[in-house]
Amino acid sequence: MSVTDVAEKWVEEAAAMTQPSRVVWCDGSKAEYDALIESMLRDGTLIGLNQRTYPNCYLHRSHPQDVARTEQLTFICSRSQDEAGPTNNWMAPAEAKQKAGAYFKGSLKGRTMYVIPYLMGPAGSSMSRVGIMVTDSEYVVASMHVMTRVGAVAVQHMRSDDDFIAGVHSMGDLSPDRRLILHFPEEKLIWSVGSGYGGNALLGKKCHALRLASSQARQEGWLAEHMLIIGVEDPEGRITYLAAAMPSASGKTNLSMVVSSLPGWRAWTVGDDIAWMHVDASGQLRAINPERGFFGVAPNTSPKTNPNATEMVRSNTIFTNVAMTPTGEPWWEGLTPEPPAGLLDWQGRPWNPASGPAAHPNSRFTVLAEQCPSIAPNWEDPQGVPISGLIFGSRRTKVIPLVFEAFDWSHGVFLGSAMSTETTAAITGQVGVVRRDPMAMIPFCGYNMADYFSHWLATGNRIAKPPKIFRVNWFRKGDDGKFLWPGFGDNMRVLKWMVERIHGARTSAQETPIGWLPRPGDLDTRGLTIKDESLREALRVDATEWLGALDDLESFYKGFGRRLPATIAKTLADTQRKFRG
Ligand code: GTP
Ligand code: SPV
Ligand code: MN
Repeated sequence: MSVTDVAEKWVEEAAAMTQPSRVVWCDGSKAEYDALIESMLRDGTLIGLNQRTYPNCYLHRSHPQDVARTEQLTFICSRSQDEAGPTNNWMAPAEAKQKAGAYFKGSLKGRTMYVIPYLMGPAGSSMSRVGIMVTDSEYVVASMHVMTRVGAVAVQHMRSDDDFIAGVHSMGDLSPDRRLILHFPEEKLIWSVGSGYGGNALLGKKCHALRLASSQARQEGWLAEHMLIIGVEDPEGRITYLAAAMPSASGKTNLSMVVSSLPGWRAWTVGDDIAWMHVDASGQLRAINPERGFFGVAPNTSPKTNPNATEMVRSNTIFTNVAMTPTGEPWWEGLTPEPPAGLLDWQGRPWNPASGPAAHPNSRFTVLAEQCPSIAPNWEDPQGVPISGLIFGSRRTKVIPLVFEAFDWSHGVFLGSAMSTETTAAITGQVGVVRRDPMAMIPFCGYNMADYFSHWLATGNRIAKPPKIFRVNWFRKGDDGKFLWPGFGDNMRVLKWMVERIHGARTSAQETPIGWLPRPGDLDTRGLTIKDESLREALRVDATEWLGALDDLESFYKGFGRRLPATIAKTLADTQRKFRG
């Protein structure tokens, strides 16, 4: 493969720092993937699963301290701290390079450095972008094969000699004390050391496709978002495309391949985690999925909750940190109602239920998107799909109703900026703590989030017919601690309401201070077993609760100072006024 001189020179520099004994350029071929799997089976990095029931499926067990994204060790290293903004960890570029440089120095001595040229986005799309990453981990190379398009196809999409995001990765010693995930937006550069976990180590994903891409997108006039992309087909055969932002482990993969409980309605999957969206020449917002595969949460994936995912991971899948049955099958909490006997837990020990779940709560599957039974036939269309609706969803036990619709684009941007969510096992730290998470981008926005809100507002002005914006919450609970809304396949009932709102007919809603809210009778509940009072509670807007939440939002906004767009501050004040009556 021939690459540009700039790329070759950069790889030489990475090698000079890490001192590998061998440099291998990856071509993305099946032979290369197979050889990596063989090598990992030999050295124990992978364990073969039951090849009869799970053909070409493997299990990887991480270091027990390396099982999720570590946000406290993730930094935006822009020249100025203001550019990173108050919601990002920031480190000065020189200091960052000095610190991480010490961990990288000689870290590949006696080992192989793999060079992975990868393409984010479909071949032939002007929205696709190139990265070149180096790594010492075969697990990372194999995962990048699944999650991105590796090899010559990447190089072919470089628009100039230096048109690539460069990423250096090394496992280091896996100690969190010597782990850093660093982003240098001005240099189009990522340095990641000390972790082999997905979001920390597969640099095409969160580091490139969100943190650096969001910063590029702002300069180039597009959007890089933590969003699934879905086509909703109605009984007339019309497909309406939606993109939905939800925080980590909060329902994107599930919604992207939802099997509808409503007859005649079905979902087509375009992407499950990241959307890159451009306004085309006619003023239409269009989205591509920059990824090639899914790195999905295993726990609670079952034939009941997510039949498509359950089917898609029956072959050609790498599982990470799931449990294993005595017959070599993967298992995680929720897969079957009862755990099978004789499980090995995610660390390979005989499972003792007293010492926690058998599968790690953030255990995952890595699989090609094309294996998804509901994959949209046009999911790799270089033009992307036309987006008619955007959804912001989060995980909130209280306050936030099941669904409501923004009054217009700028109100929708306000609703996105106002999101908060309960933390999950996808990040290291406490689970279930409410934190602010505008647009589900708090861990992923590569620049000052106030400027990001401005960019969203400005983008709306360029769209001929801005998509309607919705807010959802599948996770509201009743006083009994149970979810009020059944979720999963029944979420199609909510999507149906949205699609009908988008096409301007048939369904109604009532105006409230936070937007257009369906009355219980406005949702299609045919065949649904839900108590009237549960549905009413799921849709309830409580003025006192909201005024409290808006106070909290106001103090969050204060952190941005004068950079916060005036429209956002005004919308907050208007909403408070409406609630006060
Ligand atoms: P990342 O890959 O971390 O970005 O996560 P994600 O947003 O794709 O989340 P995912 O769809 O994997 O769901 C995470 C967890 O939420 C799983 O345990 C799901 O079972 C659960 N979940 C998803 N949808 C629903 C729902 O509608 N209701 C309820 N109660 N739980 C859900
Ligand atoms: C997330 O945490 O949002 C994920 C998994 O999608 S990771 O690739 O680790 O970011
Ligand atoms: Mn994610």
